Amino acid sequence: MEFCVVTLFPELVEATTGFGVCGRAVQRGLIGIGTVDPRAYAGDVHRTVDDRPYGGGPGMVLKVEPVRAAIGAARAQLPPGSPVIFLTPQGRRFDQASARAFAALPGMALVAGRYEGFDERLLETEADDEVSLGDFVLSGGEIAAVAIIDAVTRLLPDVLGDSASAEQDSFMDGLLDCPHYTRPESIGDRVVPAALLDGNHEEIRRWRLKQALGRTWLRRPGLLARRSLNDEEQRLLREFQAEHAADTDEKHPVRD
Ligand code: 9D3
Repeated sequence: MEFCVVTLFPELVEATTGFGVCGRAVQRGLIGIGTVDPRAYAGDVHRTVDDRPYGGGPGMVLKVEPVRAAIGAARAQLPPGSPVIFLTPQGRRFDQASARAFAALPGMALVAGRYEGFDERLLETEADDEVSLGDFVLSGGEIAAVAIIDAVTRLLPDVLGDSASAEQDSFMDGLLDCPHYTRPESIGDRVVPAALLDGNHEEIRRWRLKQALGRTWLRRPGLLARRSLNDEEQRLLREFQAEHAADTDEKHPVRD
């Protein structure tokens, strides 16, 4: 899969994609990551890419012509059928389902903004999709682009080893992860849960599933609502809820 990031800070992208899973995927030829800098397409001697907003107000707005020309150069480097995705705080929220959809594409252009954002006519004429990472303020789209490249790359065939990819579509899909422990067995009065020490694989599986269900119920109830629970999962969650109510002395649990 080919990624091309349109950015005024290509070094920011290059400095972060050369490591770990993405770095190895590039080295093995499983993905390519290019960048195009709109400044290279600015026509004037000052290499101007931004200008003051019509109507006034703070900050600068990215100009149509240099960004449009850079997107044209990105399209020319990408396989046919590669969409142009703008990263903006107003976009639809990126999630694992979006990552799966992107991973089926031959390539994608990721257009990162700076300053107050893009001239709206760029979005109207060039964007196939507009994506946000969530409701917090970044200084630009580059870190969002790199996050998306990382999430998508992990889903491509042959990128992860066999055991890691088997783990990915495991039975705890759609739940938060269970707690993890390693040596030593006790740190002061904080001890590793007994279920993990016995070496009873069925007991360990049930303990992990129960913790994953319980933590998802406590921290992200919206995730549970989107996932159906089989008989065992319903039973384990009830057990967790009963123990949680006992722990917290709650006669009337806040959630049910
Ligand atoms: C503080 C400036 N804001 C005024 C209300 C608007 C604003 C403009 C540009 C806020 C952030 C940005 C830069 N952000 C991105 O380019 C961005 C982003 C983000 O800030 N949060 C989550 N996802 C993304 S994707 C791109």
